[in-house]
Amino acid sequence: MNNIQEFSKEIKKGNKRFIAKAITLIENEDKQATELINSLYEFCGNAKTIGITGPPGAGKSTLVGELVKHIRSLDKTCGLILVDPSSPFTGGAILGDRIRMPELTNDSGVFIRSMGTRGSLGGLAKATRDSVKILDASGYDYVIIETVGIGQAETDIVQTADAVVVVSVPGLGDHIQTLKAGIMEIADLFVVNKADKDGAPKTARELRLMIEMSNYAVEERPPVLLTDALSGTGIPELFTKIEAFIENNLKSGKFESRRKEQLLFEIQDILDYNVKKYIKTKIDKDFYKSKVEEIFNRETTPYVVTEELFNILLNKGE
Ligand SMILES: Nc1nc2c(ncn2[C@@H]2O[C@H](COP(=O)(O)OP(=O)(O)O)[C@@H](O)[C@H]2O)c(=O)[nH]1
Ligand SMILES: [Mg+2]
Repeated sequence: MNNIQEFSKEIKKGNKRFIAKAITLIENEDKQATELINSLYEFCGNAKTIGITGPPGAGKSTLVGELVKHIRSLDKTCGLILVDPSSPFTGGAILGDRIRMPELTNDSGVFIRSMGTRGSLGGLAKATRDSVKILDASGYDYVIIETVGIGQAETDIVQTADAVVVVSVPGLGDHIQTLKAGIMEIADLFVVNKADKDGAPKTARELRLMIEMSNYAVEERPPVLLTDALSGTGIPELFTKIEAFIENNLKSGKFESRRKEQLLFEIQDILDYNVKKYIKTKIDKDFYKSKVEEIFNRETTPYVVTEELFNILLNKGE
């Protein structure tokens, strides 16, 4: 559709076909996507966003499915974005194989979409944020972002949420160590899923101990909850805790300051992205290659070359 106004209107009405189209435009880094977001931006900001992360196989998708069902039972609507940075971009096809939630996909109050790796410019966090905006403007009460792993890309993605849930499973001693390194700072709530398995209480205890030893203010220590996503046990309690976390932040002003921090990150991230894109269009690979030869032969240095390149970018060079 050429007319952005018309397009926005359909999005605001919650037309799923157009929501899907908009997200495809975002994934394709189409200029129209930016125009669309600009025109919808004033209607964004109402959805509460929940980020869910954890290692592959922890049961995140199962848990998210249960969470969505619970949200629906409360008569609220929910958009869901599943991000897998390790899988190639497939235009939403991976979802069908990964989770089967027919009762959810046919529900008008639920929208589900998966996203894979973006181009070399690393725009996955940007694409996720923008897709959240589309769902937000469409009027979904909640937007859940599920992402795999604990790398920087995933951290960037999940940090765009109002509340971040980190999912662990019993018997992942090493995983707890990794958690320590990477994700402690970003978790607002911890979940030990597969509580039906041996060792779940032990894992929960270890997590609590780790939290106590970290530098959280006592009143800000993230809760550790047990869930069994297969049976749905613990899901309503999890949702209640998420809500309470968001409510408290709304009251204390932390919700607002957190969103402002995210905006700061976002504008820097977009700028970063645009600069990378600009560099890519201005300097071709062969030029780099010829410079590598010169540097290798000690005819010049990496610093001299980058200075030269920088001058070209600023249109000062020949
Ligand atoms: N026993 C048990 N299995 C679970 C639970 N939650 C998920 N699973 C199973 O764990 C596997 C991975 O689940 P999935 O939701 O795809 O994990 P994800 O990779 O974290 O999204 C699947 O076979 C699920 O059926 C649980 O609470 N208990
Ligand atoms: Mg999953």
